[in-house]
Amino acid sequence: MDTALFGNPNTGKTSLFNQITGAYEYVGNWSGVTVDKKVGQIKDSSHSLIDLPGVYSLNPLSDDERVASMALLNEDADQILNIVNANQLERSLYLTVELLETNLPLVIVLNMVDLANKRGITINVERLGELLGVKSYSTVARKGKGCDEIVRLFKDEPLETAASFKIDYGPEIEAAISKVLIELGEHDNEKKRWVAVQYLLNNEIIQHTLDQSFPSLKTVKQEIETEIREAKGYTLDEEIHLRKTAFIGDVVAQVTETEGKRKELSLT
Ligand code: GDP
Ligand code: MG
Ligand code: K
Repeated sequence: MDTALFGNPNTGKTSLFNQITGAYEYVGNWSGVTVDKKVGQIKDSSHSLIDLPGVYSLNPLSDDERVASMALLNEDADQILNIVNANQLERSLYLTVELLETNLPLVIVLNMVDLANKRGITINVERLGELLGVKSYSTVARKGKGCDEIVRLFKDEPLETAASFKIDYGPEIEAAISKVLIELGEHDNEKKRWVAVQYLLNNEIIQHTLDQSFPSLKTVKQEIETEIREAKGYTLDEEIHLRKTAFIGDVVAQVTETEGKRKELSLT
C-alpha cells in the first residue's frame, strides 16, 4: 500500500513524515520536473509514505501542484494522509475537499493544534471528521504529540474508504458535471467526479489528458461555459470556487470555538 502525504506548505509535512516513518527512505525526482520525491516506510508496517510537495490546491499553476495532480491521476498512491493546519483551518480545507472528491481512502491529521490553542482557538477534531466523512486526528508534529496514533492507523492494512463525499454545486454546475461524466463514459469510474470537477475548473493536467482521449469534451465544455455565462453572468470556475468556499466556511463554523467569542457571549 502506498500512501501520499498531502498538505499546504509549512503545515508540518516534513515533521510528520520524519515522526511516522522509519530509518529507511529514498529520495529521487518526479519525472519531468525538478521536484524532490521522498518515500519512506511507515514504522512497523509495510506501507510506503510518499512526501508530496506542499500545495494549496490541485489546480496546477506550479511544478509542485503539477506533481500533486499527476500523482493522483497516475495512481501513484492508493490512499491519502492529508495534513491540515489547525492554525489556518479554512485555507487548509480547500485542498482537503479537492482530495475528498477523489473518493480515495483519506485520513485527516490536524497539525499545529498548539498554535491554534495559543490563539484561543479550539477545533473539534471528531466533529470535523464526521462532517467530512473521514477519520480525523490531532497532532503537534514538531513534538511528536499524537504521532503514535497515526502510526497505529497503518497497522491494520488499508485505511477506511471515505464515505462518498459530495459537495452539491447547485443545479447548473451539477448538470455540467453530468454532461462531462456522460462524455467520459466508463473512464476512471471511482475518481470520475473529481476528474469532471477539475476539468471544469480548467485543471490543465486533467484537460490535457482528457482532451486527447475525449476530443468531443472541449466542445461540450465550451457550450456549458457559454450557457452559464449567459444565464448567470459568472464563469464556471468562479461558481465552483464559491460553492467550495461556502461549504468550507460552514464546516469551519461548526467545528471552531474561539475563546474571545465565548467571552463575548457570556457578557451579553
Ligand atoms: P512542511 O513545510 O509542511 O514540510 O513543514 P515542516 O515540517 O518543515 O514544519 C514547518 C515549521 O513548523 C517547522 O519550524 C516545524 O518545526 C514547525 N512545526 C511542525 N509541526 C508543528 C506543530 O504541530 N506545532 C508547531 N508549533 N510547530 C510545528
Ligand atoms: Mg517539507
Ligand atoms: K525518517
